[in-house]
Amino acid sequence: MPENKRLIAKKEEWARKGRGLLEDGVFRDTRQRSSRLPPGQHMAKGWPVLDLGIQPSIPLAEWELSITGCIEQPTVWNWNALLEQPQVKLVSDFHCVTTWSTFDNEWEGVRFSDLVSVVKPKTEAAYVFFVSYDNYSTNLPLVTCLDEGVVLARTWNGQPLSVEHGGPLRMIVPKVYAWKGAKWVKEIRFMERDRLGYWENRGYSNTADPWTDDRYTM
Ligand SMILES: Nc1nc2c(c(=O)[nH]1)N[C@H]1C(S)=C(S)[C@@H](COP(=O)(O)O)O[C@H]1N2
Ligand SMILES: [Mo]
Repeated sequence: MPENKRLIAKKEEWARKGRGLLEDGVFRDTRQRSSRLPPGQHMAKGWPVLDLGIQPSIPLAEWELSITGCIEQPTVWNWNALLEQPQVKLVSDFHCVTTWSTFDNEWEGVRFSDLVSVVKPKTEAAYVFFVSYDNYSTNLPLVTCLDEGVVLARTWNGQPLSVEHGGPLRMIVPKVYAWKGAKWVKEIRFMERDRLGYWENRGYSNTADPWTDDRYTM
């Protein structure tokens, strides 16, 4: 039998037997988790820095975070108020759209869902818009922000977050590409409707799923 016919026959046999399906016949997208590295990503050497050319340095005594928009309790936290919130430590991987990833980052700070319990979004609130001290912005659906790994991080691996990496406080959203995590976050605005941020307005995907290579709007 010619080679290609042999292969076609094999594939027909595999299709009959459901090769690749799990024993229970349930389809699972195992492709997504066969590697810890999402498609097209490589392990970074160290932790690269990405910004718009400005690294705002905000003294803790002057630092404020405003939580605004479609919420019952508009809130402004200074540094002490932030420290009075419940603090958590969470470990996650970090994936930049420029193809580098880092593993096992330990973040300490305030879980986004704990912030939500304080400010109480109205039922219409469905999106969140982030504005930073360097005027960067980014946006996320509120449901994405409620994932348990989402944190307003003030430390990285036990050290205060450095200015170049977004200190004193930045957003970490492990399930999406890292541009959706605002460094030097200044305002968190809850909204009824979505509004695109800095990179989302410049061709980056609004869903930003590293596991489906969802980098740009085509
Ligand atoms: N405020 C602000 N946040 C930002 C950015 C920025 O330029 N300004 N860059 C984003 C991008 S593109 C990435 S990949 C990550 C990089 O974080 P790092 O510099 O700590 O690696 O921050 C994101 N958050
Ligand atoms: Mo990025």
